[in-house]
Amino acid sequence: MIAPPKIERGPWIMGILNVTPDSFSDGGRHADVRAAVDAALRMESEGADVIDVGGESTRPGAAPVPVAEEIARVLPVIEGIRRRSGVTISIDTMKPAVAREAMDAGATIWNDVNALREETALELAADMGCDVVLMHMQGEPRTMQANPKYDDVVADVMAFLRARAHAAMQAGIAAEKIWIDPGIGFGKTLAHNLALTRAVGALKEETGFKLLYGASRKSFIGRIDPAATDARERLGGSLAAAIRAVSLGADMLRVHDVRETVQAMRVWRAMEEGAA
Ligand code: 8Y4
Repeated sequence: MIAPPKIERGPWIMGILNVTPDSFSDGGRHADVRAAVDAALRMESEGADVIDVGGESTRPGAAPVPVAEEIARVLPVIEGIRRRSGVTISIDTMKPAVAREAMDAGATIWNDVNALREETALELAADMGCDVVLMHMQGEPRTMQANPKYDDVVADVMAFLRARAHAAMQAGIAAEKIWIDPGIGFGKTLAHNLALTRAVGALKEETGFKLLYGASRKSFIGRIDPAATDARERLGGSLAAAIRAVSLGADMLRVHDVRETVQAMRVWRAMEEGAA
């Protein structure tokens, strides 16, 4: 089990650490690893409960990353964080081999945008005893934004997450270790993302699992504010989405801007409770 969130009666905060060539590391160069570990420790000091380490870009159009390359990117960073901090580490990967190496190096959450659909993934997660994040994605990263379509996006996503959580429990993963995630931006139009955000409460109530919500800097914010072409211009929209999701019961937020999100959560909570 992971420790309670630092914000009392607020959500867990998961800080995003991308270790891809366009961000920090290109496969373990000393200075790159150092910079990535420093960024993780900074997020922890800003109030992150979890650091989500990812070495595979899931951006539409991104090239697939070979397993050895992905391990070479994330492993030194996880080891570096573990040497300098006890912060909870999650590994963002679809690949069982990467998850195994990450867990051996100290990660305790498997964040899988593919919801453990890869062969051997369920068995491995059960065997590792890690927490698992089961995220909904329609299609695959390369093509998912081409023409997303649903009969009823909330019902479809709910049924998928229920089915994956059931499969996880069948494989021996404890219910308490399961997180569900509607997968904002993964094969979804603006309307789909808005409907799923409004449905956060229903997703939680009707499944009974903890819920992770990730909208930070995503392109739907740029759809609403077309001037925010650069992802770094989307902090205001990210905070608005985070506050809405948490008001509806989201248990964890996956964010780039830890300090600003923690502040927003403190203010939101103070207003909910009438005391800071
Ligand atoms: C700007 C910034 C534009 C970020 C796009 C993005 C989720 C996730 C991602 C999520 C969980 C991303 C790994 C996409 N999103 N894992 N991962 N939930 N559990 N795009 O929503 O951040 S990567």
